[in-house]
Amino acid sequence: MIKKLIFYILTTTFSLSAFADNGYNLWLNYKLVEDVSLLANYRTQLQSLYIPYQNATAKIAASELENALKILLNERVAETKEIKENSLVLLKTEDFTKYGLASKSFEKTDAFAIEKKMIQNKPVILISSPSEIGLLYGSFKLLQILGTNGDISQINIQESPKIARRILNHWDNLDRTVERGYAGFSLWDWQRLPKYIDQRYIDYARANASIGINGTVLTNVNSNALILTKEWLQKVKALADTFRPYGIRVYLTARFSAPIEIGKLKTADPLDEEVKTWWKDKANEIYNIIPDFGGFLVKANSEGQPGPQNYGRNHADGANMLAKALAPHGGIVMWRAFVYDNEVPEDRAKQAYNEFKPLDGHFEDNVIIQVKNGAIDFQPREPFHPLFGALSKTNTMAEFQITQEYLGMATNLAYLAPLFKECLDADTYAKGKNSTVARVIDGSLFNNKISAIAGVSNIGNDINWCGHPLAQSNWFAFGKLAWNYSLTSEQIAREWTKLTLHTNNSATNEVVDILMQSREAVVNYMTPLGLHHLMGWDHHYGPGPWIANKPRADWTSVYYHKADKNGIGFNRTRTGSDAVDQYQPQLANEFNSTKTCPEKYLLWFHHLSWDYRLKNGETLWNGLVKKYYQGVEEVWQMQTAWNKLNGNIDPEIHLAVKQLFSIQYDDAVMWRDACVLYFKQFSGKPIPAGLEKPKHDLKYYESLEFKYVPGI
Ligand code: BDP
Repeated sequence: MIKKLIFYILTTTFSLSAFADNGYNLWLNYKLVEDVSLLANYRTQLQSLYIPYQNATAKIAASELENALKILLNERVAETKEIKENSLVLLKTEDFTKYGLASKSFEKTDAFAIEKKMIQNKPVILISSPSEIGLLYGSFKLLQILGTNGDISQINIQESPKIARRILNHWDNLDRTVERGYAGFSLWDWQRLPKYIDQRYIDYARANASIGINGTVLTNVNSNALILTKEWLQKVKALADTFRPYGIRVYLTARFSAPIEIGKLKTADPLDEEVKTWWKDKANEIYNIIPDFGGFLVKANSEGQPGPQNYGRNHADGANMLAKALAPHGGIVMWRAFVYDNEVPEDRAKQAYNEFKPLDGHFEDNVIIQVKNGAIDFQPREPFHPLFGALSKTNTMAEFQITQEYLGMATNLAYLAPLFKECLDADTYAKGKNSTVARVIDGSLFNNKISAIAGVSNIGNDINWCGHPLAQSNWFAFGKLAWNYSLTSEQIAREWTKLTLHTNNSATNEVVDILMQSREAVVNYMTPLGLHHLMGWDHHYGPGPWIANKPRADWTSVYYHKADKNGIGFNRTRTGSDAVDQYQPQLANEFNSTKTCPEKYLLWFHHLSWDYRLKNGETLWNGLVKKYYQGVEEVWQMQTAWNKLNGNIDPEIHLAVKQLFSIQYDDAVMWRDACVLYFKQFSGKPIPAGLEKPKHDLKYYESLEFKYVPGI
């Protein structure tokens, strides 16, 4: 018995100390400030806490601050009933005069400021905002500054979110499987809801609030109408109640045929009076249960989902009908532009634009068109979607994919801020220079009434939330960019690394370098020079450039790369599908000519001979092959750099990432060899001298099966 006990104590103590960090705390992973003088400085300035509010959000701010400061400063920073010297004070602007402060105005209600102030002749750090949620955002911001060892002696910052609705899209099914989810099952434990509130929901809300995310679509875009029934809505309400104090609104996906499936109507025709009434009643019912319900996200007439076109109506008819049902309650409709039809004899990349452009100006004010960053589908690299900037009379939002469906899932590292920013920073030229995608979606370019951005979540019930420990940085980056798209990818990477991994300066630099090169490495070993959609059939893991002869041509790879003995690439120029002319003339001309088309998009827009000369003088064949080899080399570099960090990173995280890099390296080699061998059949040219030869023949790669890929 005693032996057993000693064994138990030894093993548990050992495992707790040796494997300290399982990643659960995300970037809220507070740690004592190590720099002694900085610590002393923080302690001097943050001796107590004054928050004169009692509502749930203010209480959360207080407890977040108290709990975090206890760890960061190893000192209790207690709440006081009056303002003391050197305290942290949280005040809403409406109360400024009460405290003798000059009034201050903010553009947005969830904006905040953090500054040194004198209040009642006492020096304090003041966090102010028009709203409690802004105070919570400001509190998290201050904690992030402390967590990254920033200077607060003269602190004076003001932040205001550029985009109003910053939303995660969960592709979670009601059976808890997650479409394209690689981090376990859905967080939403429907069976135990509504009575059982899992601590996970609270931690999810904390994490989101800490980066400004203020909306969540709980359910898959390939939706199930059941979620709109009474019993399920009670479960949704329990989540909405949990998230509300964190400033997060709940949205649901609405299946267009719900009136038939759960309403027993004969039709879902959006112009049918009974259908309209059914949705009005449904909206009333939802808002009775969840008064601040955000609205619906709809995937209609896309990949087999029902929609208004089933009844000969168009997208505006469908979206507006739902919008009118939600409008009295302040709800919105996020109507997806991800539509394409295999029966339509048109380049898939052009179809969404063709469908939606003629409808510009026909949508209700509370409809927003949700457009994926690129015109195909979340590829490692795509030019921005031509619909951005094309809808000058319609609210438009962007949809990014945080989950790595096409970028190696949760086994490959791809830090996505550079991908998100490539799209956000792209100039559409819709109203002359500096008409960036970011300015389209923040509503400033066309003076839109609502603005929003969505990220398809990479979150599941894995202990570390995102599967790959470093993939948490993508959730973080999405939130940070949704709040402020002007941040650089590197700034965000640095902040995330410090907060999450507690690396010293040189290790932080190393991790940031790894993150910063990771997405380009993936592009290089998967789809360099503008290639796209080359992945394995259906599950989308691993290479599959040979995919052909499937029920839908636009789901094959040969449709996209068009490799033959004459060359490779999709001709989207004026001699081809003319997708280029969906962009403004400046860009259309730029993309249309090989002289000006950026090489990163070359084969997206051009079909070129294998002997075509790249800018560096190489032939296209040699250049393409070298890109594939470069991608593998970059993975090797990341892997080597990571391995060297042993001892500077928590051992559990280090080991996990080390193992994942070894999978990624093998994946990269497999991608490279499979694609190079496959294209070689057409080019008829050798792999350039000096490059290692593939270990297997093409048949081998074609025969590989990936039986365990999740998320399908
Ligand atoms: C594709 C996914 C599919 C989604 C679809 C969508 O393969 O699972 O349902 O996009 O966004 O990327 O609707």
